Amino acid sequence: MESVSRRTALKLMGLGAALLAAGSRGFAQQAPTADQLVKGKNPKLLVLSQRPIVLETPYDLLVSQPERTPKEILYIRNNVDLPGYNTVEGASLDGWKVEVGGLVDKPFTFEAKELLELPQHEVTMVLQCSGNGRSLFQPRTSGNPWKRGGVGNVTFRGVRLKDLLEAKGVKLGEKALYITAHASRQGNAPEFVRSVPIHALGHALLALSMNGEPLPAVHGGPIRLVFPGYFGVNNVKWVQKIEFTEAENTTAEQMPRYRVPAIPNANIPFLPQEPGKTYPYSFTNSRPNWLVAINSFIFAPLEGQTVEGPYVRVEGVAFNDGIVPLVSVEVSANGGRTWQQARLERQEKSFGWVRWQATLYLRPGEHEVMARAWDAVGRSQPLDGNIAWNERGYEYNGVMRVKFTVA
Ligand SMILES: Nc1nc2c(c(=O)[nH]1)N[C@H]1C(S)=C(S)[C@@H](COP(=O)(O)O)O[C@H]1N2
Ligand SMILES: [Mo]
Repeated sequence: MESVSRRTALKLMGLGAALLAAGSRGFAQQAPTADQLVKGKNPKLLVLSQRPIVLETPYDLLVSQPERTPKEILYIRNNVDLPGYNTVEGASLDGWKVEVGGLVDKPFTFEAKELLELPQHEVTMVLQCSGNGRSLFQPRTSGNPWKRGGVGNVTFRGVRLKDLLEAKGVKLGEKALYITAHASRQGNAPEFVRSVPIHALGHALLALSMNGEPLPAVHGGPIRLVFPGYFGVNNVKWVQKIEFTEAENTTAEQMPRYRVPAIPNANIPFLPQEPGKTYPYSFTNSRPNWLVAINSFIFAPLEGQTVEGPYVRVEGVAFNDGIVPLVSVEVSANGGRTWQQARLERQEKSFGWVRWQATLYLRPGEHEVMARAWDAVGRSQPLDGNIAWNERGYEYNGVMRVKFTVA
């Protein structure tokens, strides 16, 4: 009896000591901050998941860098972590090899270092998770509850995949309809594989650097296969194998994940997805999250701010898939009854986001401003983003609304 109570007392003392220690570190062990999960990240990033690591950029940090998103604040979305790569520092090219095969006349393997001898290209592009904006869908969908911070505008530099094929004298087979990229993995971690249409070969880049620095390990260093104009998921980090295939890959990240219902037509006899209902995803009745949906974000004013009037500067960014130029961004402060043209920073095709600004005349009091982008083939954003509700909450591009006060 006595020994039991003695043991209990000792245990309680131990527990007390542990609580004290945890208290002094602010319970760091229970809830690691972003910089503790990934070396060099801003500690203010929101930890949506620890395993796999998913970090969201808080909106005020995102808008503080309207040109390019620095590596310290760029969001992270891992489906499969690569242990040892949780840092914004670059990763060594030494010994990194990539296999290229499938429907090509001469399969080959190249060393990461070989890329340094080929012509380098640079592309500034929006990197956006197809789940960005997901928490705006009603009812709630499955998946990480992103607000609007699963996005960034970054500059990748590296070698075009088509230039590498040419340098190796490799020809594609006629049936090569998709580029299927596989990531490196550790142990028996699940595979991460994505397929994109062969059309994407035009701009596909084997990226070695980001924003003028070695590609951060956590963002796919030493080599990431990026597809400008395509949603984040298609940009395979730590690429290890590239295959040219006749069909889409069949692993979970290609099907049923990262897809949205197709628009029903005579050949697709399925009803549209109804909010709150499940959908029988198949290769024919759905399409992958490929090309980025046209979108715009208001960077100023911010929600809840008080600004000086009556002339109020509204600004933000807009982007599409880069296939055609954006032609306008419109702003409304009366619920969409009338719209005013914003000024676009530039009007040529762009994979990166384009900044815009407008000056509104507003009386003192509370206001709500909306913004929507249009592109050269007439694509725009729905006033009610929920029209595209889908059970995994992908590709939200509803018009953004911001409430603020004019003093
Ligand atoms: N190898 C690998 N590549 C990946 C992923 C992954 O889990 N593993 N996640 C994808 C998803 S869903 C997104 S949105 C982007 C996120 O890129 P980032 O983490 O560099 O911001 O990477 C994509 N590429
Ligand atoms: Mo994603």
